Amino acid sequence: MTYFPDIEKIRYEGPKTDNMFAFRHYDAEEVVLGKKMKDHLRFAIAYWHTMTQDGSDPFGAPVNKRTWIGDTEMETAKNRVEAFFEICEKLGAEFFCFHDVDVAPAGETLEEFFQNLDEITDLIKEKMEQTGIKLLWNTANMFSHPRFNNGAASTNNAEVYAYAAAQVKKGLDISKKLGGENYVFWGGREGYETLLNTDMKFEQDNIARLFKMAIAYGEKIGHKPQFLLEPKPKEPSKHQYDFDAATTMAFIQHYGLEGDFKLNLEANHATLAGHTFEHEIAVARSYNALGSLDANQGDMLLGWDTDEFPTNVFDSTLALYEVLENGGIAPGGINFDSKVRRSSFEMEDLLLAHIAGMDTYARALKAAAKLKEDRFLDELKEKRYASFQEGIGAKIVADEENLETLTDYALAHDQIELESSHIEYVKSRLNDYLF
Ligand code: XLS
Ligand code: CA
Ligand code: CA
Repeated sequence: MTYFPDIEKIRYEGPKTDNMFAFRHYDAEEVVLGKKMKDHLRFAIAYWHTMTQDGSDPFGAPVNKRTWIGDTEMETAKNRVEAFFEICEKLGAEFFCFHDVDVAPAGETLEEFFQNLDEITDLIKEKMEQTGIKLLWNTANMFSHPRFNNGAASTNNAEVYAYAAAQVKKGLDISKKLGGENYVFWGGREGYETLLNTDMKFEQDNIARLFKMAIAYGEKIGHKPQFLLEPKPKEPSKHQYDFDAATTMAFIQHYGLEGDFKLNLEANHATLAGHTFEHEIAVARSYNALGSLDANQGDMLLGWDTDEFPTNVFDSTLALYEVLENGGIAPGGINFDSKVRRSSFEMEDLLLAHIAGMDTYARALKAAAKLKEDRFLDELKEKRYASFQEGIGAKIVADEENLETLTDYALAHDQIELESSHIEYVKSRLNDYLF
């Protein structure tokens, strides 16, 4: 059975090819800075955007043509597994990510949901064994169903809390079964609408409580994926607790979760929080907490989470530069948390969109590697902070000075000359690495 009978495995054909179904920049085996491109990038395909999006929006009916819809929900779920692994294989993506509800029908009861999950994840396991494709991370969707109206771990309703805990337990059982390398928590409904009826401290204590239960359960079953928290400032909640990387790190540290939790950072969430993607990665890196990345991009003109496939080489280069500075992303990866636009409704668009994203990241990797090899940014920064290399600067960073000694110094050296950053020239040189 094939869902893409006319499309062969996507191969690298170089920038001159006019074959739409070929990579023009991503050559999995090409060695960049001593490592194969595929090992730098560890691409993952997101089950939700790829398999479950129908292309509807608040103003329009579904548009996506999908040939895997069967007569029953379970049949569709099984067809999706087939089609999904065909997509991953055709793209040469070695990892994937999913929410529980993406893969199996919710059924009438929690028990039925769990049975459906068991059946479908058995199938997924078979496919993983056949293809060698690995689970980057899974997660529990604790935001779509109406029961999560007031949050999951941050809910005011203890029964909802128990339900969420059951989903997390199942998620960890599945992670163990499929050898998941990471496990993600994204708290779309963990936030609030108004402080009038919200006890923020109580809610955050409860969220941390659930995370500690997850750590304990992982230890109990002998499966320890890297736990990841995914920040996002808003949407669907008005205010989400894990606002950005810095806020989420404060939460992790406050509740003593540093040893077990790192961050899964998404480009579009960074921009919604008023940051660049590279800023969020740099923050995570400074805490030694860079876990994994969700690759996509927002739209400058729209104020919401558009989850577009990444095609911006400039932004992607600066993000990957941070990854190189981090010494890589493993055991995390680069997950395309991206969806095709409403006007790209054909099956083949799923492949074309991923090819575009993978080629963009390949170009970005090559540019970032060149920046690193040439020490372009290193030299810039060394020069910029040079005053801390000797004299009074060296003594400051050696903690040899205090307010009194520095006052004596300042009184004797109060005619300070600054140097221009020539930042426009720097940006123009940066362009030379991209084009
Ligand atoms: C939504 C989030 C979500 C997480 C996983 O905006 O990006 O898809 O990555 O729950
Ligand atoms: Ca995401
Ligand atoms: Ca998103």
